[in-house]
Amino acid sequence: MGFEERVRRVQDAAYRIRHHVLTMGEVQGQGYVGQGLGVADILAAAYADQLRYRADDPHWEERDRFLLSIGHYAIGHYAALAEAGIVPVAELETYGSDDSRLPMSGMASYTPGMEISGGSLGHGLGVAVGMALGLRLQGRDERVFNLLSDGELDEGSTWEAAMGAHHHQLGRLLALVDVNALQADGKTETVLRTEPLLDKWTAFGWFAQRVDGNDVSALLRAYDEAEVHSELTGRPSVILCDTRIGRGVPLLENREKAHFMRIEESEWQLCRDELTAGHEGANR
Ligand SMILES: Cc1ncc(C[n+]2csc(CCOP(=O)(O)OP(=O)(O)O)c2C)c(N)n1
Ligand SMILES: [Mg+2]
Repeated sequence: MGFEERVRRVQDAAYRIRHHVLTMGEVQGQGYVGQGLGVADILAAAYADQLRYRADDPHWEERDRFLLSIGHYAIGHYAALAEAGIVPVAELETYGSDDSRLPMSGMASYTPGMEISGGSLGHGLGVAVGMALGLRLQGRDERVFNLLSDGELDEGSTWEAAMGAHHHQLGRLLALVDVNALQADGKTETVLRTEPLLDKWTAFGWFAQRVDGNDVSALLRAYDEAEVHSELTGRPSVILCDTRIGRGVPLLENREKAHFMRIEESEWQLCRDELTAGHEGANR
């Protein structure tokens, strides 16, 4: 498949993922909708272009592992799992309801395709390091991806894991950081200044790249580059993805209190219309 075709395929997947996010958001009337929209391109590139998996067998031994450490981003991950065919689209309507397999915070025991229980921030990368080490000890070559947030970079455990990954030369490990510049308590730069991120990850021994995380072409190039580079050097890779919360729905892109959005009943259709108009506009 040519590069342009891959880009188009991923853009279309991201569009459907965003629709799924709105479907689930509407069930609850509120939630982490902005984050789900913001990481849709990262997830689409992972599931429609990069990861090896079998939709009908989520525990297939040879699957690449995708670890979501940010449990509150589950809305985005469920949308991607639905796009991938791992979770039925019709089930998205149960999001966050009693007895649903799709709880508001991601949990491994509930959802097919959810590798770990997230939410206790700062632990995902450590688990990913252990998993990548374990797979290597077994002589396997599956890759391990970890999607984490800029808020998780406030946690010392993330940086311990980063050191461990370099020490053990875990070239099959890829970290994806959603740098949306926001946390629960406000802007990342006001909570704890973690920049310059590229320099820090590089100093920790990682092959680090920084891209616009809502630019599918840039993302795919970075994913490709990461795999090739890590294969050659054995160093773990990180892609720092600058994203916009609410991306694809202008009504939500500049919302106050974006960490946990409340969206009025009358606004959901408008959100869907804006999303569709944006996608059609880009394809014209
Ligand atoms: C160890 C831990 N500390 C605090 C929290 C509470 N908490 C939930 S989400 C969140 C914000 C984390 O930052 P980020 O994921 O960047 O937020 P977002 O981009 O979604 O606004 C915090 C502090 C938690 N879940 N785990
Ligand atoms: Mg954030």
